[in-house]
Amino acid sequence: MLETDVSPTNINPTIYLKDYQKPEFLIPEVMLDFALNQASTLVVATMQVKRSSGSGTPLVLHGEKMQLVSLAINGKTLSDAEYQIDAESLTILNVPDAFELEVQTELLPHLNTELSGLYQSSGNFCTQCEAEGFRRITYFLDRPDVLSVYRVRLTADVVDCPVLLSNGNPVASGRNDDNTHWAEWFDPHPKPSYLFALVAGNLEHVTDHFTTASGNKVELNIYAQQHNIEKCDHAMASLKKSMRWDEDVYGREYDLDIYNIVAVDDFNMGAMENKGLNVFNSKYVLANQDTATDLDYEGIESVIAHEYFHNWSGNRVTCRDWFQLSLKEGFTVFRDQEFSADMGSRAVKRIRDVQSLRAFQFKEDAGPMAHPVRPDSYQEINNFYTSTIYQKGAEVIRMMRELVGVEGFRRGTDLYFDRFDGQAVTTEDFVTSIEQANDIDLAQFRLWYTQSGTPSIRVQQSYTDQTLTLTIQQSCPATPGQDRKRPFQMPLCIALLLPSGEKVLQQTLVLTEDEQSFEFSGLPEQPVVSMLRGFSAPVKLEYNQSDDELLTLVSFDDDGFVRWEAMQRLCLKLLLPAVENGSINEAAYSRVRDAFLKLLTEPCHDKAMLAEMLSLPTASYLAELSEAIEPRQISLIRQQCVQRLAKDLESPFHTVYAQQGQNTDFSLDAESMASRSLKNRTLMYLVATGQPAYYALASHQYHAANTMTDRLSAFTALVHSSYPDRQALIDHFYQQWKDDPLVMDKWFAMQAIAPRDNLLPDIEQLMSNPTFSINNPNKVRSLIGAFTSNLLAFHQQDGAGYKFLVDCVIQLNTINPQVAARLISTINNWRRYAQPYQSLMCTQLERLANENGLASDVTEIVSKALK
Ligand code: 0A1
Ligand code: ZN
Repeated sequence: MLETDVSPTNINPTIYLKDYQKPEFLIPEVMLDFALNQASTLVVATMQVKRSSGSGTPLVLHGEKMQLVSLAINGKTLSDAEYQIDAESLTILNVPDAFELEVQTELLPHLNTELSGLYQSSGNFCTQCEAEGFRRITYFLDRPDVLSVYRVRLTADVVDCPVLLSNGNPVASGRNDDNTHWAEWFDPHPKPSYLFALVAGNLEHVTDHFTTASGNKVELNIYAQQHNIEKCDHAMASLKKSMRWDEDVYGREYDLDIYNIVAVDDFNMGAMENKGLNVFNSKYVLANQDTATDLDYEGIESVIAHEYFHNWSGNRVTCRDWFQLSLKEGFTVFRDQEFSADMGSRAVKRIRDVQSLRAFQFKEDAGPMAHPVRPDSYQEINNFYTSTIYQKGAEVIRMMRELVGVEGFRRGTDLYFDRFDGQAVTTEDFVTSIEQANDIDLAQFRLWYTQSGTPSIRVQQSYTDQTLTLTIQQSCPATPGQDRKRPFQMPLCIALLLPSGEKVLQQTLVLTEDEQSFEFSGLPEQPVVSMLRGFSAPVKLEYNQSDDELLTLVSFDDDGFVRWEAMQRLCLKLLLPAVENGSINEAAYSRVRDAFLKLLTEPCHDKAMLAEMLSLPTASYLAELSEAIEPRQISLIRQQCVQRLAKDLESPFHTVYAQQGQNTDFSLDAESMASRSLKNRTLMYLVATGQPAYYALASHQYHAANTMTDRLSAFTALVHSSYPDRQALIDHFYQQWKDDPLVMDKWFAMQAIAPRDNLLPDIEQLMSNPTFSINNPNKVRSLIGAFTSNLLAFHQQDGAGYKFLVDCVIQLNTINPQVAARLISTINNWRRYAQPYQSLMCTQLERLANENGLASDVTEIVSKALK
């Protein structure tokens, strides 16, 4: 039986890093026997348990939301008096120092809407155990520092579940007399329970192989539902590239005979790195040119790589406790970012990663959930799979590489992998490895792991006697529980350019103080400073460079990030005052328009970069930079600027659009993708002119498109415009694609982010569309989640958007608390908004806080937001 919540509102006790204690018992071996059944599943877990410290203390196992059937030690069934059980644990009072424990449990996977533990997706069985889902399968020491060797036996109906998968290598299989069959899997690598997985169901697969540098042939399989099986090729190609890259760049090889990936439609996150059996949100596996955009293809390549790279950074070397989550996540994100940079355009990849960091991590770091990369406390671990752990964690690794150099970094990671292989370790162990392999002192650098908040760097420059002086101050705002900050050590990559564009110096400055000055002499002309090259540290830069200096960088800098950033800063000089004053400064506008014109008419060497350069700062970045956020004003001003640029530069936009051609053959090579990107950026502007001729052009592109990239771009441009046939277009798209859930996700999202007022009734209506399901996390994210990012429509001045959000969260609280908690987090920075938004959000958060039966996930977010 599934237990229901015991208290009206669940408040988890806060867990502190300082209270960490080694486990008193270890479980070196476990055998799991699953009798999988639609109605109820029986699990027999046989564990070898050994005391590792203490004496005479009881054995306390984690366990929740399942029914205990029986318990035996060394073959003898325990009586009720010999153990205690509550909603979260099982305590066996007297245990020997070494023994075999057999636990039988009964699970109801078909009722599991939380998608944690054993659940069903499209009728197939699958598991999600990170972070604490294994305790919903059996009673266990469900903590990452308890590593076990697993043998797993699965039995299921031969028709319903022809495929039976678990971790490691397959060892045996057979038929029973009763229409069931079985398979046994053995994983020789000791692993924590969060890496356990099983999949059982009716699935097809594609297969391939990879030969490792040592000559081992590995079988590669990707499983999906039969109707999706022809969409797995890109994922397979990405997997093989990832395997080669990890050998070439980190010297890491795969270590089992088989690598299985399974695509499921119902998944809380992107994917999961279970040893030898990755389970993926189908969004990050399935693609063909009709259904997936170029961005989707890139997303698949990077998530496939991310999960593969975890085999070393996470699985072979794992985390001691969940405070160390960034040990595996920050490092693995850094690894996947560099992989993607090597596979495509390094500059564009860096720009996108910085955009994402600014949109999500900077926001988080400035809100009530701000926490260090290595947090020192949490209530609900599921709430700590954050942008700070992942993205800022990756930036911290990147800075270490900058400080010790590429070769020194490789020496450090070699030492780390060799020294800690098979162990559960800490971020401290990683930093020590980098230090020891390089003879460098990272004492001050470690503050990046313990201090939260986004530092600001203030740069002042003076030029006299052929000498440029840069005075740099750093500061970091107070964050919850951390009033005062010490200065960080950080690499600041810079270059000096002459006004002619010639680079005269390139250097990495290392900041360590609150204020430091750097002098550069022998400069006959005042140079232009290319600052924070490659975004070498995750900081906010306050540096007043003149329009001319910015334009020099736009034209000449050989660092793609700085070139793009200079253009963004030029645009910010227009947009930020306009948002504040409600009107556009003509001189500032002309500067931006002229810069756009120059970009559009100059010979273009890099179309992908040009497409990025031609985009105004995102609305979310404008919000991030605002003192008191005026969401509607941001949206309206940004739209006005887009429309003016579109009208003033209609002809050059059209020329560039036409140069890209319409029906080039579908190809995923960099050149074709860059051309599509530029074409669709210019199309967006053309449609924004509001001219019927461009509506016709976009409509033609929509109908003639041979890729989803072109089709969706045209669709979006029209749906976000005043196109008179908007609704017919929306209906047409629906009729074409209603049977493809991943395409429907796009259809929902593009409508939900349309910059128009009075959208809420449409959103409510879309929720009753037959292809929408509130039980499916992708649908929730693409409709409700996307709507919350709509600065115009979500932030209605009567608060209806916020009320709608809280209604959805209340509904989701019982269905899937993890998803509910993520959704409500979007307004936990309510204090940063101007009135009336701030008060209206607060009212709705208070309404939510007063609900009975809130899950601990939601409670933590709401209570911290209102504190
Ligand atoms: N470790 C996975 C992400 C993940 C985390 C938690 C999950 O359930 C709560 C599921 C997946 C990764 O980094 O890819
Ligand atoms: Zn990960």
